Amino acid sequence: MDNESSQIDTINIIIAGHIDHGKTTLLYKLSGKWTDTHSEELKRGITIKLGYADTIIYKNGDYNREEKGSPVRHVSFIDAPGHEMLMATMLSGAAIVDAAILVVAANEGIKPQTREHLMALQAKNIKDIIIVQNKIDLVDKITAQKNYENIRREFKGTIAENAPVIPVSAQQGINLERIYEEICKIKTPKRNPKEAPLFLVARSFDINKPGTNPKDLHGTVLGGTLKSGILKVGDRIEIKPGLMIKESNQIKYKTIKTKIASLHKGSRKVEELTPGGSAAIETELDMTLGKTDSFSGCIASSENHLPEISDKIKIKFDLFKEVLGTQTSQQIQPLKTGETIMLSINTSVTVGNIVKIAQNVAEINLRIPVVPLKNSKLGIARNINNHWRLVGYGELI
Ligand SMILES: Nc1nc2c(ncn2[C@@H]2O[C@H](COP(=O)(O)OP(=O)(O)OP(=O)(O)O)[C@@H](O)[C@H]2O)c(=O)[nH]1
Ligand SMILES: [Mg+2]
Repeated sequence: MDNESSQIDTINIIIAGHIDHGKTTLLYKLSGKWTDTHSEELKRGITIKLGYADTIIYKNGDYNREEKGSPVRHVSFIDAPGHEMLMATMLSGAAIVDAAILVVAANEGIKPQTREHLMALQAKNIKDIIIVQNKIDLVDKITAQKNYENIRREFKGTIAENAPVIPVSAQQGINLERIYEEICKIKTPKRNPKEAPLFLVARSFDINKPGTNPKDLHGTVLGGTLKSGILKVGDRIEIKPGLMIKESNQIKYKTIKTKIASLHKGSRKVEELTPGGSAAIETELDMTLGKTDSFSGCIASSENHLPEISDKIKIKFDLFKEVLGTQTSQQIQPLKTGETIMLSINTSVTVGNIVKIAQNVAEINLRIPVVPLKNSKLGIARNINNHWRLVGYGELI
């Protein structure tokens, strides 16, 4: 990226929606990158892990990514899986974005995960939504119009009530400029570089190729987004809850302290990381520590800034009226003392027991502790017939 494009605003956008409605295909057309790369994803033709791709949108009369005209916006896209069993993954992705594209295939219409993902966006307080009516090449004009009216009717009263609806064929690359245009209309959130740094970790990995000379080995890399503050190469950081360790049959979490070896924003190496966009921190930690996403769900900050981790939290919550992720409609019963629920807080996913409940406030004992940052938005899921279904949302108090 040249100097001119490093000055433009960055926005993080999740691509959400029902399975097979064309999210990964759309991301490929919007960014040029095919993000389904894991062997299981290729074999089954579905997205399993979050996908990441960065694009710069240019404007030359029309919006494009072919470097025609001037750069207007840097977009970090996150591709979410649509499979109903992968709701927790989608929620972690929603934790690191500012806006969303909700894909609805015109030939199938609104399906259970379309609704559930929309509610997940609401739970994570994401208000800027673009609806993509995809696979328009598969339907005739009348069906497309009916599908459009149905989307408008179904989303009335939701956060997507006034969202633009753009007819698209991702496969044939039709109408993508309209999506770029809508993306450029979204106001980027105010980010505060003066606050303490908060880096939400969505994944961690080892970037070394087999057979690398030991002196050239890189440390563990943390992938995610910087919500606030600034991080610089050489800064000392702490990662919480940190590393899971087993001690005499008990599971504990150890805060990890390390130094930043390098910083990356999109595909660009930077000396200083500012908020917004997908980013990666290379640490001085042994590369084996961060393998298999062991740090996903953690928060990194400068040393001694984060609160103590806690396995007891208090939340304020609201429940949705009905269960949205299923084919049949079902009312949501109130939460009960003693009930086990799943919570998605920032990028972490944890399970806990409700120990006390009074109106819309609950106290919960967690199995995996969290960094209890006040006002963190959270999604609440309940196990219904062996699926974790999103039933409500709230925030830490
Ligand atoms: N005809 C047509 N097919 C499309 C279009 N977009 C995607 N597809 C096809 O729909 C199928 C599913 O596409 P994906 O992009 O993998 O769908 P997805 O939403 O990412 O699926 P999950 O990640 O598993 O939820 C593939 O066979 C695509 O080629 C489109 O605009 N028109
Ligand atoms: Mg996909």
